[in-house]
Amino acid sequence: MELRVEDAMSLATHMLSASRLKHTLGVADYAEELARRHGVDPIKARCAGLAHDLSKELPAQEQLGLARFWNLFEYPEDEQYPYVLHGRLSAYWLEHYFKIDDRDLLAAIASHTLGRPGMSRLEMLIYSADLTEPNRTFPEVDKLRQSLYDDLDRGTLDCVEGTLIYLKESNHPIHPLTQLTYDDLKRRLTVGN
Ligand code: DGI
Ligand code: FE
Ligand code: FE
Repeated sequence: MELRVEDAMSLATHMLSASRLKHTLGVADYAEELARRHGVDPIKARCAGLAHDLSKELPAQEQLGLARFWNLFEYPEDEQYPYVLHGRLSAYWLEHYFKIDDRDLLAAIASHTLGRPGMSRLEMLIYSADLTEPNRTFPEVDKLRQSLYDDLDRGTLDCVEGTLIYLKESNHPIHPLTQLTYDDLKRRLTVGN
C-alpha cells in the first residue's frame, strides 16, 4: 500500500508532541520544495517528511526493546546510542503494521538520521531536509540550504560533513554509518556513480 498524505498527517498529529510536530511539518514542506527543485516525487517527499520521526518520542527503553524484538540492530553502536534507532523503527512499523510497501519511502525514513552508503535521491533529500528545515537555526544552516538548492548530491555531502564536525566538536561518538555515508557521497562526487 502507498502511504497517503492524509494518513501520514494524521499519524504525525496523533503521535507527536507540538514541538516535534512543528519540526515534522517543517521537514515535510522543505522536503517537498527540494523535491520539486531536483525532480524527485514531491508528494512522496512530503509523506516521508511527515513520517520520518514518528517513533522519536517513544521512551529510549521502549525503542531498544522494539529494535531487539524486530531484529533491527546492525552495529554495536545502535545499542549504545538508542536515539539513532527511531528512523528504522518508524519504517519497520509502517511496513509491517501499516502495510506500506514503497521501498524508497521506507528507506528514506529508515536512513534519515545516519544515512547509508548508496542513498537514493529521496533518501538524500530527507536526510538533508531534516537537518536544514526552516525551524533549524544553527550558524551554517543557510550555507547548507544554498548548497542543497544548487546541487542535491553536493548539498547532502555538506550536510553529512556538518554533522561529522558537530559530533566531533561536541565530543559525541561518530556512528560508523555516518562515516560510511560521508565516504560514499564523497566518492560518488569524485568518480561518479
Ligand atoms: O530526530 P531529529 O532530532 O529530527 O534528528 P536526527 O534524526 O537527525 O538525529 C537525532 C540524533 O542523532 C541527534 O541527537 C544527533 C544524533 N546523531 C546523528 N548522527 C550521529 C548521531 N549520534 C551519534 N552518536 N553518532 C552519529 O554519527
Ligand atoms: Fe529523526
Ligand atoms: Fe527529524
